[in-house]
Amino acid sequence: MIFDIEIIRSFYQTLPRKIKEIKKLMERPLTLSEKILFSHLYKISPVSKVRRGTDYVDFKPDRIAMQDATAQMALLQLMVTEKNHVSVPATVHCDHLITGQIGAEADLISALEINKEVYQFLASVCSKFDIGFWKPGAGIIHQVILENYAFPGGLMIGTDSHTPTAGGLGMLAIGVGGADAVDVMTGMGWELRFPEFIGIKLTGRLNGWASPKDIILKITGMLTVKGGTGAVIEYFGEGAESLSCTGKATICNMGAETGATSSIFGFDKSISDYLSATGRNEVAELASNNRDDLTGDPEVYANPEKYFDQYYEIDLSELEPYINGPFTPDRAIPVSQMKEEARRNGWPVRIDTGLIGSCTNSSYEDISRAASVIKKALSDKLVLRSEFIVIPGSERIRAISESAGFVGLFRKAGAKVFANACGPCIGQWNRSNNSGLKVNTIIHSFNRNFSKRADGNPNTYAFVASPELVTALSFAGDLTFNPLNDLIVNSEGKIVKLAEPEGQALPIISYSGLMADYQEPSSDKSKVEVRVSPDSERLQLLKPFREFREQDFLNMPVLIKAKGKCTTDHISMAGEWLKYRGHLENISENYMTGAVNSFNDKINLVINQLTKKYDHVPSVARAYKTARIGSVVIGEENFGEGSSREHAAMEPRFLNVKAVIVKSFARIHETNLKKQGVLTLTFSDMGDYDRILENDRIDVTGLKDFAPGKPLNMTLNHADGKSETIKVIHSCNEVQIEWFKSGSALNFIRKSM
Ligand code: MIC
Ligand code: SF4
Repeated sequence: MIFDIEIIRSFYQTLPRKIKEIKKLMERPLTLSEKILFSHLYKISPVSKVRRGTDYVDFKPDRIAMQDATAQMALLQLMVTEKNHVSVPATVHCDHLITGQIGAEADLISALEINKEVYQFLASVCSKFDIGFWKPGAGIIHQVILENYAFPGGLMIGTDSHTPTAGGLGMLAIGVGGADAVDVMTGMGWELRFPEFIGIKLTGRLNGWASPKDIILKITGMLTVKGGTGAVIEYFGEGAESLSCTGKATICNMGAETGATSSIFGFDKSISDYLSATGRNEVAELASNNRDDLTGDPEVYANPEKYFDQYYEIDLSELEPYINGPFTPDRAIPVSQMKEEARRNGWPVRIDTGLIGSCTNSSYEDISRAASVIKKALSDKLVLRSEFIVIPGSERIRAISESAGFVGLFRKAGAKVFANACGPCIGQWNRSNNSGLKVNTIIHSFNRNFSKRADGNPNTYAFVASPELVTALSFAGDLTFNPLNDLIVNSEGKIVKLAEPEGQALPIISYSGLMADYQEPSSDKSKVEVRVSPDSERLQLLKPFREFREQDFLNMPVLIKAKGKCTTDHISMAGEWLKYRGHLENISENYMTGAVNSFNDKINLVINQLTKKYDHVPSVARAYKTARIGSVVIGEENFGEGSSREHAAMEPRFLNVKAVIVKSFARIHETNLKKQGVLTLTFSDMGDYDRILENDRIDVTGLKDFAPGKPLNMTLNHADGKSETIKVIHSCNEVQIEWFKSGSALNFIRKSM
């Protein structure tokens, strides 16, 4: 069965006409990203006038994907709109709430028990609103989308920052907050600031230990965690065509770590082969018939500097494997330099655990290459020196890997195989070999390695690499091992060199188990009951936020002035807090508990201006809320990088934080704050960050004439009686100002319905 094949057929039927019209209007060759965006406009608008990086445009995505940790809030918001079915095909995937500990089967059984209430809620809302529901154990959202739903030339949004994974299959896929998904589910347009375009030409061919993961590890190093902000990265060149579709998906997945809006590859043979191997021959054929409309125009690729805002070239033949980390995914270190880097920085080099899989790297190709390293190592009598954990991305991948003998091989080597879910990638990991605050090193093939992310321990040094490199390093048990040159001693005392990995892009074995993990929406909705108990600790119905009042923006204390990196993991930690993703009041107790207070360099310790005592951030925020005082949050650059979780924006709103003022924002987080009615401001002079003092009371003025492009004033009333006024900038357009005035985008939708 091919999901939504009718919709896909009609999409390809109308595509040539649409592209022809766009070309006529634009009068110039187009990138693939432009073709996709312009063919998905919500309203016909003068496309030739759209300014990249400046204008907001409304789009009409073809599909929406949500995962369980973000879907709860998205669906609670959808329920508030009182719609009774979704306007665009959508799915929910249960992947984030399964803790990895013993192994797939046992862990899944406990998750089903622990999360019963949430799974039942999600399943019933899905049934009621016509949303496809993928049960726990089915796989990680992005892998399931790639295997079942993505189609070249399509546009989708997903409530998870790694939604761009589908770009490996030629679909433009963008991560958003739940409120954005609600807009589209209720039939409205989806608003995005029209992106800029980064062109990356790949030449040559990968060889030896180098893998698609190393391409994106290198690029993340080049662009840094904010270099891709507001841009779509488009790949092309013979090197791009030489990669498997799943290898391309790995690159698009981790493009999120550069802050990029999305990443994409054009349709080619490897994409067509993947579609066929996953049972979608008809989609492969339809796409082949529209090939020219599913890649950038040849003139663009021949003259990339002219058409892209930034342009880079990477020669794959020269590419060395990378290890990125610790604590940030953009610290890219070629494997040959790790000895020197680790020594210079005093990093712990013994690897406690190696983990492979996740939504970034669990394709058949990844698993087969890692398995080839294991196979050869075992025959050379090597033993794993680190704990080794495998996390398949989906049941399809697990089942095929099992039939191909890979799972048996992993087990023979002593590896644990966890459930097809996020697990340790998002702190859902009960570690057996580490507890408390012990300094230790892990290496994984995931995408993010922010402090505390995998196991809650700030002293875990997490490094990111390809699955085959993680496997090799787990045999060495040493971060500085370079499999290209170094030798290892085997169990018989002999010196051995690890063989280069070998793998296949696609399995020869076919898969037929699909539907067991999938629930169709109900045909008789009257029988579906959606239950949210008022006593629940995990779910809470939402109450609308209050409308804007000018006087609330005067005399506001600084709740926290965050120092340095402040990702969504610092703002609203995952791990054990994932259980409160459907309960705004309970999850607000983690607000900013990972951020560093710039006034004392401490985590989760800020002054309460009412009592003059230090306390935890959520307690101080609650004290202000109870006293009916609004507060402000100050931050530095790329504030809110990382996840799409809108809890990071709903929590401050719930706790009465009126404005977040920073040096710069990450895209999804800024939109999430705007949607919830929080004022998002940036300093017009970055140096003004230093003017803000611990006991300041802040006024934001000019809100009566709040208008696009017009700066606002911020007066800092210092404790010594002096005050100073600085200019702050906002990026709100007219509609976003309406959201703000209404108290939230949801209030605005309700008013306009
Ligand atoms: C992540 O990788 O950080 C997550 C967990 O998948 C998040 C979503 C979430 O916080 O629920 C993301 O990437 O958007
Ligand atoms: Fe899950 Fe990790 Fe992928 Fe996020 S990055 S979707 S937590 S596997």
